[in-house]
Amino acid sequence: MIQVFVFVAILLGLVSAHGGTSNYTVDCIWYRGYSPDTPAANQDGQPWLVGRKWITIDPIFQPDNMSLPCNYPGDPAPSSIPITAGDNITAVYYYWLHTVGPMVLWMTDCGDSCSTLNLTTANWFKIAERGLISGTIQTGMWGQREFQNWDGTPNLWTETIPQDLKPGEYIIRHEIIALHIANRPQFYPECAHLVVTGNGTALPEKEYYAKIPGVWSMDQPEINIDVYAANVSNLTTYTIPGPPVWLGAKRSGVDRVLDGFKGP
Ligand SMILES: [Cu+2]
Repeated sequence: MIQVFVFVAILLGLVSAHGGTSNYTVDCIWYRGYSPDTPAANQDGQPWLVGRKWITIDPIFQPDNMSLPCNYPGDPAPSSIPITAGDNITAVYYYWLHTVGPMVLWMTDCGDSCSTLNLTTANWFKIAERGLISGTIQTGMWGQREFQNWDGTPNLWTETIPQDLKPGEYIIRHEIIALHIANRPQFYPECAHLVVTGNGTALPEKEYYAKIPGVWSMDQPEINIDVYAANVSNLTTYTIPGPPVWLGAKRSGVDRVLDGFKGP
């Protein structure tokens, strides 16, 4: 009986062991985001806070949830991370236990101010994504599995800001989608404010934009998925829905030429 109890407790522990990113690094400088594990009074409105507010490590289950852009309640960040286009930004996750499903890194141009931007009508674009790298959907090497550390050190998700992105204020949005429960996708988004500098002049074209919510749907077989189903579990490809990743005007152009894109 005790063994059964311990086993169930471990299962429950894993099931409730969700998470997210609460810190960022750029060029070895730490920036503090919001942490649901820290009392609100110690971080709300603090001048150092670069992350938008989120209060629980639990996932969002509905692709049409109005808090999907920057989690709940998503209050604007008082501060922002300065970064030069072309530089790397790393999101720090102190733990991450899920293994199946895509990771997508988004940005949106805030225009005048990230504090007043309407998140649900904004134009979001992908700057990176990690899906199924090798093996099968059920047991293969997903980016999400590769991202995990099991030695107690934080999990680090590093990507590059497109080099020719025009300077300005942006929100960066790290999203992990966990698909380990059949037909019940879990969304884990967190946002931070950026001030991008550099010599770039580019913004994505319309084909790269998506609305959040809107980009994911229970009508998509890649989102409303049972990874244990016989006709799914052994598949070796997985297409992340949504627009293509924007790597900057130059690199996206090169990629499209390589893909046989003939131009407008
Ligand atoms: Cu979880």
